[in-house]
Amino acid sequence: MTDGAPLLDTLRRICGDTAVLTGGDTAAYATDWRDMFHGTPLCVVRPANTDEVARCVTSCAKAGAGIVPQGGNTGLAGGATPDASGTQVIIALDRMTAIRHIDPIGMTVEVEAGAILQTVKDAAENENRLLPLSLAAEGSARIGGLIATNAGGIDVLRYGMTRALVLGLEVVLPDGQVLSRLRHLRKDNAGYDLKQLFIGTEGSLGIVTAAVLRLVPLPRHRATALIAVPDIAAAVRLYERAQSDIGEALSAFELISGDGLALVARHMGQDAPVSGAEWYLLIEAGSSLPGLREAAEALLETAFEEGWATDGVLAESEAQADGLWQLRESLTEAEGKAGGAIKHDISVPITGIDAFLSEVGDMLRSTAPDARLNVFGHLGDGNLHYNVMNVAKADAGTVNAAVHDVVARHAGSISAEHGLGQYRVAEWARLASAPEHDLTRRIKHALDPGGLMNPGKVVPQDD
Ligand code: FAD
Ligand code: 2HG
Ligand code: ZN
Repeated sequence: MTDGAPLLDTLRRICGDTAVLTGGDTAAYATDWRDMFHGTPLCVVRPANTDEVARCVTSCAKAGAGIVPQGGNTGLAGGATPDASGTQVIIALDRMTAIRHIDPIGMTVEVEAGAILQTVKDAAENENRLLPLSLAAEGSARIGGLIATNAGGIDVLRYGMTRALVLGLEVVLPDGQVLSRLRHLRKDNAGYDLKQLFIGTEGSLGIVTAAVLRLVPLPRHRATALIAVPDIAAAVRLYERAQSDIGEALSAFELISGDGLALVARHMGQDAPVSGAEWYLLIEAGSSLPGLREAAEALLETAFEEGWATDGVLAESEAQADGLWQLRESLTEAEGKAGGAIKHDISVPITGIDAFLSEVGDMLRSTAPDARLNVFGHLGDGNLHYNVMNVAKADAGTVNAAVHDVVARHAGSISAEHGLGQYRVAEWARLASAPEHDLTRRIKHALDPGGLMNPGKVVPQDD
């Protein structure tokens, strides 16, 4: 594509002049949340409905312009940031925010892709239902982006990742066709489950415009505890016991380091009610039935008796529980304020997490002796954010690859929940097997033969 002016005119005709942003007006859309990736788009177009999205996609395809779908722009892999060519079009879903219908009996909600997660959760809660998807960015992340990244968060242990919540989807395909399967069905084995192609594929195969999501009953009781543990082995033993004693009520089992809590205290002014340990767990259980607090107290008692816990608080009120979660949710922002990190979003089998941490720690002590760590995450899912701070920019690639090599030795994943975007695509290409490359390339080419849908993200450009 050489001259972008005719495409700009067409997009303005489709969506209206004020819905097409250019120049300085695109700034907030052209940089990612971490301020790590900076692009220069031809424009940002903000369609009002699915028909406008489809017509924009058709026009971009005709003009040979790359398309970058964008939701809340909170992604941590640079997937929603365009390249620097000045030719790509960001299609932002932020005007398509309707919550179309909540069915408290069928326990479903139908929403447009630009709806903000927190807003949808609040609407479900008004109907005594829960959309079980929780993350620190929920006040900004949008449903389409959450689906496109198959987002995880703190509820995965009990309810699964976003994929497990998607019942139906509406998608604009790279050729402008609209695939509409907004079904409120729990069971649907009629042919290929086509919606899976668009969940977790980070906008590389189509643009999600609406979705039907599964809701669950809103738990009436919750128990939340912050517990100091002597080491990771004890944390894993406590996890095993919590699964046996609290079982299906257990919804979150999060790991936080003492260094992480110190960052939150220093940069966010939030102090934890426990201190002095190397590792902490933030555990939550929820239930419609009473008796949860007694079960949580019994679990804590066992943990102290067995030596798996050295200190801890069980929240006495909703406000105290929220305060404990605030500590956990501030880790990313505190890390940013402290200068940022080389982020790793890894998962390994939970039984091997202790051995993984020892090996990667030994490796770093020789590779990057000045590094400081902010390690936290979803221990119950085997998913850690192994964030390495205080490393020179020039050494970032070496450290990143070295951590991923340890992950590979432990049969883990280099992206548990954040996706590849542009941040991890080269590392995926380095580590993926030949059949994985081959099948990925064939799926991409079958759906997007022009390679215009989020170019360079998820699928390596030369694949
Ligand atoms: P964006 O950032 O706008 O886009 C993300 C990707 O999806 C891009 O590739 C984009 O092209 C594509 N995309 C966006 N909308 C669409 C669409 N409608 N159709 C097709 N493709 C689309 N993630 C977790 O998994 N777990 C966490 O616990 C978590 N915590 C976070 C905490 C903080 C403080 C922050 C800043 C981020 C966190 N994230 C977490 C990452 C991020 O919030 C999620 O990846 C989220 O799903 C992104 O949603 P978004 O609407 O902001 O998407
Ligand atoms: C979380 O679990 C998010 O809070 C963000 O996935 C992780 O900042 C990170 O590395
Ligand atoms: Zn996470």
